[in-house]
Amino acid sequence: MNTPPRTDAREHTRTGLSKESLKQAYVDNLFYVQGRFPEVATDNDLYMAAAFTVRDRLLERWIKSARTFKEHNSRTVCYLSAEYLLGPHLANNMVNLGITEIAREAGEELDLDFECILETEEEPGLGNGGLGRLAACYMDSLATVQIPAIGYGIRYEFGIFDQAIVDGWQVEKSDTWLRNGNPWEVARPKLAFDVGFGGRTEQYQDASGRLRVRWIPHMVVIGVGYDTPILGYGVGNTNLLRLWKSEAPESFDFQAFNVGDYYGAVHAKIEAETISKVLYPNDEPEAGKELRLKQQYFFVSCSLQDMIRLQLGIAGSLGAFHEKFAVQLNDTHPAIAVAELMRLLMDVHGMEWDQAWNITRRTCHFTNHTLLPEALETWPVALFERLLPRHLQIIYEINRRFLDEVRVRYLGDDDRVARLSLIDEGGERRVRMAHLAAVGSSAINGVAALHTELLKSTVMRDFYELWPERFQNVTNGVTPRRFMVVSNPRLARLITETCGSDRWVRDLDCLRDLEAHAEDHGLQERWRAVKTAAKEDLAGWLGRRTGFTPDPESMFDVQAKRIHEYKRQHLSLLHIVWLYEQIKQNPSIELSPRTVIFGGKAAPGYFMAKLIIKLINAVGEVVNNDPQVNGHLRVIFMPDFNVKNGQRLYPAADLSEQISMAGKEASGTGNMKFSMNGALTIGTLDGANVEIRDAVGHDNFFMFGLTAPEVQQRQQEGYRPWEIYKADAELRSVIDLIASGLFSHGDAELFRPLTDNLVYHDPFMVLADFRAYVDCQRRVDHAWRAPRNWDRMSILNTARMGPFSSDRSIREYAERIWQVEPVPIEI
Ligand code: NBG
Repeated sequence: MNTPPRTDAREHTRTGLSKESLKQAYVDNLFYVQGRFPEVATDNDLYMAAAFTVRDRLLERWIKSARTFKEHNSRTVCYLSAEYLLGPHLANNMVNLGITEIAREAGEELDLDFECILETEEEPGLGNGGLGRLAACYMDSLATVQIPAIGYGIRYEFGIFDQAIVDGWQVEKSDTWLRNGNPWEVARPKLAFDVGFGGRTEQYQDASGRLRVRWIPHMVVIGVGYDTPILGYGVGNTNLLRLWKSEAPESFDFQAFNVGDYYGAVHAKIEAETISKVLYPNDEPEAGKELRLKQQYFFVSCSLQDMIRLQLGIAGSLGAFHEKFAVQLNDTHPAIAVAELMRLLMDVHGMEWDQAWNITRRTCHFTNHTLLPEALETWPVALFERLLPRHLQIIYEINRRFLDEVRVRYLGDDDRVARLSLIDEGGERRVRMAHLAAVGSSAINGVAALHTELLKSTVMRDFYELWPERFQNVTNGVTPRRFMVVSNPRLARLITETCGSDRWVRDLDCLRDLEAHAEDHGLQERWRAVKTAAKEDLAGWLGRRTGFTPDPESMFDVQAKRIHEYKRQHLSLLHIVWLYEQIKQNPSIELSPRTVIFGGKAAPGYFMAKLIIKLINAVGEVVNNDPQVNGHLRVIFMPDFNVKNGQRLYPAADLSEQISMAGKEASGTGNMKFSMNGALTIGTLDGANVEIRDAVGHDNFFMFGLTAPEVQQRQQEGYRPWEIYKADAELRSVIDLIASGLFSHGDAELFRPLTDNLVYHDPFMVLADFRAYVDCQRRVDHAWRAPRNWDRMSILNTARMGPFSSDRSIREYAERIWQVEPVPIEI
């Protein structure tokens, strides 16, 4: 087709950025896409029209980007991730397009309720927590630093569950985010690939007499692509998020249908569609379910087939595949890519082992996101054999060649061979996905300096000794577009005014310019006013949602993240109960008024995490209803912590709780979001906290607790929490109070599993850090009473957060791991 030259008039109405064209486009979209006129339009219609208006502008940039990348045959990053926790698109896309103000004016002239339109958007919660949100930040930064990239993943029909709190307990509700339609995606029904499961393999001789293997799967499903454009900030670059939906090859098994077995006929369809139906709601520990392995293989196979299609279209052959694509494996979830790429290159495209292996290894790179042993994925060999028989053969062959190398290198060291093997032979034989990813990748990275060091010395130690040159650190980062400009516009305006330009939005190191003004009383006052306004917004929202409105004058002490014992929400609870007792004993005690706010979901099957939520609410009920106490202290649980609610929370926090047991939190990214928004951190030396503290200055960070080496040492010596319990009368009283039933209407059994666990096991050393934490909180309390100094520290925190922009992380990946150059798209 010959695309006609676009006249100015068309340019303007469909994709122009002036107020007039935005208005015209909006009305057109309401009419011709939604089929509505204003008098009968629902909130959703009004939102959809806005979304389509913005999407048209994105697609124009996407087409320009795709054309340019194709013409230049640009090296492309393919980010493989089972999770993307995107958050609402509309406001973010308007910021990246630079049209927020003009769109607001256009909306006013059309008599639209702009805030209501933004609120109507339902976020795609296609991830659990940090790992999925990191992938979303990286998509934003890849586009912003102008690197051609495709994010590949799964289009889950149901994302992470919505959380309600009923009687203090978490109740899960299914997330029907697609119910009202998803205006951001473009379905590509013709972009579809077959994905096999089960069956058997057979050897045969091809036309040239070579022995080859063919896989005859038992079942085939189809993966259909759905594309979401991801626009960079202030640039034309628009990348693609390509998510796969599983479908049955044919909607009916006609034979079954004809003999009257209607339900049997649709069974296959249901089975195929199940694959992309729902996100596994576990954060760290792996679920180990067959369906999850199916999901992993499904999206990896579609993605690699898509890349091969692209490369064949451009080059006609696959010999330079690794020059065209850099694949990043986001944790072990997509690690099967190593075996699948081998299979596609050899079995489908006729390549020999050595060449296929060379390409595979040079294409793939692997990020590890956790040190928790229970979260390291392994799959039973028997399950693999049943589901992916050909892949198991390939894995065995990779392993055979790999272990030969190891044996030559470490003569006679059989233990090491067993430790390095891709197969865990102790007990039920299992495939170690981290080992597969490590062997099949040219770079292996951790997500914070401490984490990478611990990787090298613990879980990946043997690999580090084997290939030290493959190990790298890339400290995580977060996007300042979403987590400052979109979520905290008042702060963004104040920073821009103070720095004299908005360059910081694309070059976060420019925040340093704030430092010169940190002592300036005028700025401090405005800074505080911005914080207070955000606190008022949050208080109002909490009031409407929970019936309890906190006092914005009090210190907002916030811990928001998945609920997990290693993150130690219960350490904060012990402090709260300690404060409660202090106040009860001395009602005229001098204390800074505090509102402790928790947010976070618990994995539905994680009993202890759910009990912690119940305890937070139970303590809140007692504390908030005790007039003797509630002038000093309030406790509130924010229900349904997700990206949208996070955006309300980060700007409003005074104190950010990052109190995991040292050595357990790989990086953390919430820590960065809070600090960017001027919260001071109370934290352990864990994950990226270490680097944040170094960046903001030790005086501007409340550090406490055992360090990672101290934790290790204490554990080696034999940790006995009951001794701490016995020796510390205040701690004992706190735990006894929880166990007594005071917070559970006299039920002395309810929280017993939690208190017993602390006293007799305490795997995350809550008791060992209790005293240090309480002392540190006292320092926080004192600091809060000197508001000018607090404001100064707050300004310095924001000013020094430059290194934690995900733009910096992406540039490091691009230079050190992917060797990929920016390709600017101007518009
Ligand atoms: C999480 C870590 C966090 C880290 C994010 C992103 C998993 C498996 N890991 O500390 O717990 O910030 O990954 O790297 O979800």
